[in-house]
Amino acid sequence: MKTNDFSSSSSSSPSDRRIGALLRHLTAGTDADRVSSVFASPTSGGAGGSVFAHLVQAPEDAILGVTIAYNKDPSPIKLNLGVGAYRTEEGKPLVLNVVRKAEQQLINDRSRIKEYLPIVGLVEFNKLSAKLILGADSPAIRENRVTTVECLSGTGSLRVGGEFLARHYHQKTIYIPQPTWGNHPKIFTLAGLSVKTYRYYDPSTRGLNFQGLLEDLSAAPQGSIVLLHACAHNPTGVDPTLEQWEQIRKLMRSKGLMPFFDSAYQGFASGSLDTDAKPIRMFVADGGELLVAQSYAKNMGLYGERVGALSIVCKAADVAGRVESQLKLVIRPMYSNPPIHGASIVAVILRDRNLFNEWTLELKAMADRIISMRKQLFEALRARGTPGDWTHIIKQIGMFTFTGLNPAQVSYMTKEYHIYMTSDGRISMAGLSSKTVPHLADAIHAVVTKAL
Ligand code: PLA
Repeated sequence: MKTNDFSSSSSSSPSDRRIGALLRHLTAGTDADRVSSVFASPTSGGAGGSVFAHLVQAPEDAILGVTIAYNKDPSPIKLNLGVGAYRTEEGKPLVLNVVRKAEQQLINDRSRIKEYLPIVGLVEFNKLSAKLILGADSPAIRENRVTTVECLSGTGSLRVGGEFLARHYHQKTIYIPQPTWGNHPKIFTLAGLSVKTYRYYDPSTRGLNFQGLLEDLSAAPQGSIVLLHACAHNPTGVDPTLEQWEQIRKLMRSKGLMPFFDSAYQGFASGSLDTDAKPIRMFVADGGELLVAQSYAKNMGLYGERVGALSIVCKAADVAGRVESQLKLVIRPMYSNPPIHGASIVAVILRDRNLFNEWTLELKAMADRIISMRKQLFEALRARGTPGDWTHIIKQIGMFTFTGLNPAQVSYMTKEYHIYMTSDGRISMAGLSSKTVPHLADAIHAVVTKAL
């Protein structure tokens, strides 16, 4: 390698950028000792010493680590509002009825086998996933301009899409909203892209900083990639209106900016699959190109099955075919081919009108329960006379409320009330129930009146 500068200048190769990113990742936030320990020769571990003895203990993940801390807490009143995972009114994880039915069908079908899937995954699942997100009547599907590959849930779809762009797209910079899901910068950096942010959230209004967003996207170099949350923005719960989406679309198309939609919550924002997909469909309707990463973790409750899809909408069918051939080259050395079970469940549900309808009802019930939790929490704070404006709890959309609580307040609530949440003050409304609302409201009331 020529230099030690692994910065993501467009002249460096994707592998250079990956190595550079990895080094930055390994050394980020560490002291000089730790930095040197990364490079220290570990081979002389001494008699019986481990060659890994030099490793420093890595911190837990900012989101998944919350569950680890929660699990260790013996308190009977503990409450996990960290990870975005749906819970019932009884506080239990939920397997949807349609999922149980689909699994039963799969088990009863003795003709099913366990051979490897193709590199692109289950073909029927891919077709149905594209239809679900782009709409059954999508011109792009009709004209065969969409290529869809099954990936390992939303995360895997983002990673495969990121690496594809790093290899084949002329611009290597991706703009992500500030703030965004904590895994986004890591996924795209390690995929070989250079990550920058655009303004998104205004803490003073607890709403969208639309002006800042437009200014930052206007200033982005021609052709840059822009990560957009399709709906139910994580962590803020703040989405643009359809009119604002239209302005974003116009601006992005006029500058040739490449949209990369992350659709992790289709159906969870409004309760309607079609409504939540509208921003994406607006961008498809103008005939331009885009990427979309879909996850079935939340809307079908298939979290641990790791089911998702990456679709790339192209301008012409022959291009889509070549794109798919290159996606296979990204996937094959990464995990060879995706798992069968989760994608088969999704395919059974999406292909059967009755099961599909039943799914939409269950999905709506989950979305409605979350909305009802917002109302209950808001009312509980009002009843307590908690200082401050809490209307954002009912205004924000999707699984999360971005409370505005600071890290000190969060840690106080964890210590004194056994309420677990991410340190940025995000709470998963899906983890709350009518029974636990008073406890959370008491904790918030106490912490904001304490002036921490
Ligand atoms: N994109 C966004 C915006 C997400 O919030 C999440 C999950 C994903 C993608 C990836 O989901 P998947 O790979 O499981 O399909 N965010 C969760 C979980 C719900 C997590 O952090 O992994 C969260 O609590 O933020």
